[in-house]
Amino acid sequence: MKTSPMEHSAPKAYRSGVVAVIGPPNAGKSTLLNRYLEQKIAIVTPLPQTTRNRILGIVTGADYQMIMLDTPGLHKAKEMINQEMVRIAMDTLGEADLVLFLADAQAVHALAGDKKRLEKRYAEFTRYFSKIQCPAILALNKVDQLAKEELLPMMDRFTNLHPFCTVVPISALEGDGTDTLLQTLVEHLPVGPQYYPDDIPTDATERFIVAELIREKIFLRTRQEIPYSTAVLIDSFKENPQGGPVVIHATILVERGSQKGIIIGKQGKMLGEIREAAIKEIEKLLCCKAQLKLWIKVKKKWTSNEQILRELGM
Ligand SMILES: Nc1nc2c(ncn2[C@@H]2O[C@H](COP(=O)(O)OP(=O)(O)OP(=O)(O)O)[C@@H](O)[C@H]2O)c(=O)[nH]1
Ligand SMILES: [Mg+2]
Repeated sequence: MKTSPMEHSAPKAYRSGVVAVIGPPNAGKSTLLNRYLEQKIAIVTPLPQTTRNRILGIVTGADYQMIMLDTPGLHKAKEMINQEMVRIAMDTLGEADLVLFLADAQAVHALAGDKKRLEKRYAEFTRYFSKIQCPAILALNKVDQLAKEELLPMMDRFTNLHPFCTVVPISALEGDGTDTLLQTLVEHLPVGPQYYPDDIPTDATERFIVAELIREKIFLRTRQEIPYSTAVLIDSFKENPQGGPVVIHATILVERGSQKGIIIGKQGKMLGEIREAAIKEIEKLLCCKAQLKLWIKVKKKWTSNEQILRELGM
C-alpha cells in the first residue's frame, strides 16, 4: 500500500531525564545553567568553589524536558565542607541519565607550557571520568578565550581519555555553541514523560536563592579566605499580603572576629554595599520590593560543623 509523506514522518518522541553537570571549580557550570534557564538561579563569581549545593534547573522545550543538576566543582578536598561539596557533586552521578562534564578549556590551555602540570591535570580528569557509569558528553568551555587551533588537540586528547558520546566547544558566557550543546544533550536523553510543569525553572526555594545571592555579593567583595569562611542563613522571610515589601532577616556566619570586622567595614560601608547589591537582585528575583536586615555571627570552625552544614542544605 502506498503511504503519503505525512504518514512516513512519525512524531518526534518526547525526551526527558536528568543531566548531571560536573567538572572542576570555576569551569562555568552555573553560568551554563543560568543561560539555559534564561534567569539567574545559580550564583556565579570569578572565584573557584562558589557553588556548594546541588542546584536543580528545569529546561523545558516543545519536545523535551532536561532536568539539569548544577554541582559544586570537583577538587581535592581537605576540610569537611569541601569533602561534602565533592560528595554532593559525585552523588549526582547516581541519579543521572546523562553526564555533562564541563571543563575550562582556557585553564587547560594555560598549562600547555608546563608538561608536568598539564599531565597531572589530565590525570585528575581521568580519575573523575572513571566514576562515570552512564553516557557522557564533554563541553569545553570559555572558547571565547582560545584560538580554534589550540582547541583541536585538546579535543583529541580528551576523547582519548574517556569514551564521550561527543565533545562540544562552547562559551557559556557568550552563548557560542550552547544551542548545539542543548540539542546534543536532548538527543542523548531517554524517551520519557514531562516531569514538571512548563513554567517551573527550579525546585530551589526562594529562601535558598536569596541566601545564595547574599553570599555571592560577599564573594565578589572580599578576598583571601573570607569568602570560604562565610555562609548565609535566612532567619525569617515575611511576605506582605498587602503588597508591601518582603522583609528578610539573614545571618552571615564567619569563623573569626577579625572577619566580622572586615565584612562590616569602616563605618559599616562594606556591609552596606553587600546589602544594597543583594537587595537589587532579590527584588528582581521576587518581582517586588524587599527589605533586608543582615546580622553577622562568629561561629568558630562552622566549616567542620556537621549540624551547620546540614542547615545549609549540604
Ligand atoms: N570568558 C569566559 N568566562 C566564563 C565563561 N563561562 C563562565 N565564565 C566565567 O567563569 C567564572 C566561573 O563561572 P561559574 O559559572 O561560577 O563556574 P562554576 O563552574 O559554576 O564554578 P564553581 O561553582 O566554583 O564550581 C565566572 O567569572 C564566569 O563569568 C565563558 O564561556 N567564557
Ligand atoms: Mg557554580
